Amino acid sequence: MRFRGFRLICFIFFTSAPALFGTPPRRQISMQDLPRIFKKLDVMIPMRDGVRLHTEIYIPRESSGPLPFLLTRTPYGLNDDANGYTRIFRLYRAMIPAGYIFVFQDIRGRYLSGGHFVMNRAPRNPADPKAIDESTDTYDTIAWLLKHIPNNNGRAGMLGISYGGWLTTMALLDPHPALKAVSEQASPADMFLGDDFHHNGAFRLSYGFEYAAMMETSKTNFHFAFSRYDTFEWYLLDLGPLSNANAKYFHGTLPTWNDFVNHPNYDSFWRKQAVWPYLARLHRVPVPNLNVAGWWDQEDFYGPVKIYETLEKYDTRHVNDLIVGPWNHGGWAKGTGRTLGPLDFGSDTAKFFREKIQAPWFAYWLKGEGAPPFKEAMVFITGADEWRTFGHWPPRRGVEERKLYFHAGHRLSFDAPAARSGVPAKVRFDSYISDPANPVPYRPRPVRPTYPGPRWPVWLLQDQRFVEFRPDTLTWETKPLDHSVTIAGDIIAHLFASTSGTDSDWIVKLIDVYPEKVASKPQMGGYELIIADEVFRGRFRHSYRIPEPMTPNHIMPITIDLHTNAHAFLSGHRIMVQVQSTWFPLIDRNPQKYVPNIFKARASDYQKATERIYRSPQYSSNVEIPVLER
Ligand code: PG9
Repeated sequence: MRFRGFRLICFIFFTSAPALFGTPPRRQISMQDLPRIFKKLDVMIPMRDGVRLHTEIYIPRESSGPLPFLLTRTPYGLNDDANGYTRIFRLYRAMIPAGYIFVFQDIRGRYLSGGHFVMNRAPRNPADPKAIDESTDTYDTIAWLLKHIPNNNGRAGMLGISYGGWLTTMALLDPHPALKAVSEQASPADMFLGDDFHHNGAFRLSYGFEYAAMMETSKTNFHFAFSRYDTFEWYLLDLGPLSNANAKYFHGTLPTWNDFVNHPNYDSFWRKQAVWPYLARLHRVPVPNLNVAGWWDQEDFYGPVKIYETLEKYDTRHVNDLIVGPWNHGGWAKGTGRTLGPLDFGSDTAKFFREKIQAPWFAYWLKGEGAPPFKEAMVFITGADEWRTFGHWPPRRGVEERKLYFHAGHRLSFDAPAARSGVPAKVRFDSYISDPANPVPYRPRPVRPTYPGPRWPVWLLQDQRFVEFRPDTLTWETKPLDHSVTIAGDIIAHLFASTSGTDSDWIVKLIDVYPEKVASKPQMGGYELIIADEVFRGRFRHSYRIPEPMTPNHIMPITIDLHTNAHAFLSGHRIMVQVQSTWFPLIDRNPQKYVPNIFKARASDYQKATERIYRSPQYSSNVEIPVLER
């Protein structure tokens, strides 16, 4: 009976494989099906330094010929089900019918692997023949697989999300010749400038604190036990200044926290760890790479775009592609992707990605089947809710850079501020008092711990009305649009700002404001949806390496990269910009008094500051947006 059942499953999956690129399998493969489809091997693969890495290898019980490997490496454990089959498989179900030897591995020092874990281990010194890094571990794994697993076709692919995406990117630095295709998905590229731990040098407090505790308290994932339900309150009142983290909780035991404390600037520690400079030095795209990002990725949006852009400079073979969809962190890998937070995109965007993009992309490069599913860049234009492909990203043609200027009366407009006789430039501003003792929450309280969710993955889609009338948040908005404004490309905020303190943060959010009445979805009436956002820490305005105090009450230009985007602000909607100086506990509080190292600040260093955002012809704060020609 078992044998007949197995034959039937194989018949459905493997005889229909070529047709799959056009049509999805009739029934989704479930975890229960896996033992019938795959033989599992559990092995410890030796690395060049003798450390052995725990690896699960899944070999199709039937195949019509040699198969490629598809490798995923992770620090989070393989999380086997009752049959002993890894649950990571659920992410890659759409690729099972094509026929791959799937390989899942615990990285060094995590779960069942030997060796020592180092957070985002920096690439090795190539002059040291004994040195190891994640690139050599991948290389050694592929070499072992080719030698020990029969019926392989001599090719390997690799993919992973976030930390797994970063491990995939690292594999590019010294790829095994058999590595023929990779897909880095939400890989961090620079932990000081744009990904999980800092943005523009501002520390991502809740993420940095909780993630360091999760990864470095034990070999398996650990969740810090907060003594309060609302972590906003805990970070503000129990933790207080960052110097308390070691004094009261970690006691110097977490290497990553100690690195935060000892490297508050963009010094050689962060520069050595950031992967994009190494990619830039390759001067080529070593392996075809599908970069994947989500517009509302709450963790690593900067990374995949930076990696794409870096490799793109040398992409003479046209093998470096980018896809960005309406997803949060990893949202393309599970579920249908039809909805996110309050939004409905009108189609199954994640399922589409898995079945029509990712599966055919790997089949093309690893099995020589079909054709690449798109050329260069494919982005989902939110608002219009449609996929579009571009020959370059950001688009080089058909886009006009336009500025949305801040005006009196909280107005935002494409018209620059006009001179007003008798009104000096220096008195045309909007102002607020930023108080580190009463910071602006980044999502409505209570703020539950980052993991396991469920609020964290969707906080970027939170209605921003919850902060709109706070006295420490400024808002400017356009009139209702009389036609749709579609943006495609890079958004930049140009603030002219002053602070009464000697250091300050500015947070800028570009927001789509829904009309008061949305007939199809009344609960979206007036909704304020973040389209782009970023924080900037004033001390780094001239250099991330050498911070400088600010001169109190001196007007300074502050440029903030709000990253790339593709969105249609529909007719009847308004465009809004919000500015504030705290975003807590997502970002640690700037003491607003310059101290050399904020990780060592004392409670007495935190002070209120008066912030001004100018809007005169001379100091015309604005947000620059790339408007797609109609
Ligand atoms: N965002 C996570 C992470 C990646 C790399 C380093 C640190 C954290 C993740 O989801 O894996």
